[in-house]
Amino acid sequence: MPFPEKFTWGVASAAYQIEGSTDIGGRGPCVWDAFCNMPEKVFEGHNGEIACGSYDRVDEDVELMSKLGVGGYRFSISWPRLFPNGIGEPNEAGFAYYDRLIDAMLAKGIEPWVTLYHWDLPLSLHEQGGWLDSRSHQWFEEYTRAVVERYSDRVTHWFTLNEPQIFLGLGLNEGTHAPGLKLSRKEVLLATHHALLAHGRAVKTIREHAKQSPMIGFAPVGNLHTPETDSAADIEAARRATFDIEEKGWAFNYSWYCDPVFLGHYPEQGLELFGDDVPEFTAQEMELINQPLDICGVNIYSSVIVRAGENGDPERVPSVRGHPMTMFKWTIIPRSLYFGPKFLQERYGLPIVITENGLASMDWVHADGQVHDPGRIDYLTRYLSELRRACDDGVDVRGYFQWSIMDNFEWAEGYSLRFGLIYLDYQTLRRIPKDSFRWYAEVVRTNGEHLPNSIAPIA
Ligand code: PNW
Repeated sequence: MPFPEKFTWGVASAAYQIEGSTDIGGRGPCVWDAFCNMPEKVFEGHNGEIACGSYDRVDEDVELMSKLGVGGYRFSISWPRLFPNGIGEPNEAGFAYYDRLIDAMLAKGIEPWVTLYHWDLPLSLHEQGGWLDSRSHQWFEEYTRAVVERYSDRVTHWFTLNEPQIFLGLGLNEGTHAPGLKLSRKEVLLATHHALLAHGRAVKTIREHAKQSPMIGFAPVGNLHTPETDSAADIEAARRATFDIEEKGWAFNYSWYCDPVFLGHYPEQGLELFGDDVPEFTAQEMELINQPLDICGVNIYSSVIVRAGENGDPERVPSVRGHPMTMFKWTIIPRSLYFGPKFLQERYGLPIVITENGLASMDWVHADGQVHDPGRIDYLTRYLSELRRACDDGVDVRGYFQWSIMDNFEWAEGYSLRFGLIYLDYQTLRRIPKDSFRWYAEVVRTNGEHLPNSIAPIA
């Protein structure tokens, strides 16, 4: 069985993870440049200075995507490349870079899917308060407006924020991502409110200024839960747990971010849990956050398994010993791509696009000079089969973006984890398509028709 007609097959990346040239072409510093300079924060002190060198390799990279046959490329725009200080003076060389990229993609029939913010906050804005400052949503609106004025003659697919759960939770609360702060829950919830306002203002700005009718979405991640069995009770337990906010790891959830964005209010359960830590907000602010959207993006990698315990309450099911994991130690749960889209569509009522899915696997150049990554092929086979099952069961899924087109700077893990369909030799910046690249090209070419219908249990 193929995927739906007009399904978009794509690959994804983010500016700081691939571009390099952080000091070149007039780019200003971002919070990740500064974070990488702090001792012990990033694996072996790695940083994004060179990364994959994509800033200098537009034609080569687009040619590879064209060989892959994808219809879409989700990339992010580097705010500090366009505005070295975040606001004020624009940097024409930065704008010209994305012109080159977008034009090269369009010439090969690849649609740009632009993420406005994938974590590279301009350092000078951070120094002025960053997301904690109530001007931050104004700054983001100004940046968005410049992006839309420049590129919306060619770009129609837009995402505002990538994973606020991570840049706010890990960046401002746990301190393991840039800018490396350990703020109180109250402060982080204030910053979160500002980030949600920034999302709303960006959506409004795109609608007001886009030169072509836009398709706009949000790209969250969250604490996905999947049921142990297909019993109605287990599925209900997984659904409830998916939208619950837990006391520990409270920032990693869907509902605190997605309910305001898609439904116009903070979730009751979160309001109760957070109590006095919830920032003051007005009805107008909630209206601004709740702009109409066209699509619900979501990044899905793994999930927690639950069953219905007493009274139907979700009860965590420990993984069997030896359950397969990726190199990131994320458990491999293919059903995440069935239940994730299903639960999100039920709650938010929008078509779904998988904005990221993939794995870090153990890849190197083998003795024959090739990069064989059977684990990635198997992972994607399993996950995509579940996504197709979701489509067959009536979930409206519009596209799938594999993370990632190439190995890249994996944030606090530096270059130690490889997520790509293309292997990067970081010394020479040579790109070597892995086996999974050729395999994924077949998936794209056949619209998933050649995925097997029968799949052996994974453990
Ligand atoms: C995403 N989790 O981050 C990001 O959008 C990418 O930039 C990143 O390279 C990719 O996933 C792989 O890590 C995530 O804890 C961070 O479940 C954390 C989680 C998921 C995704």
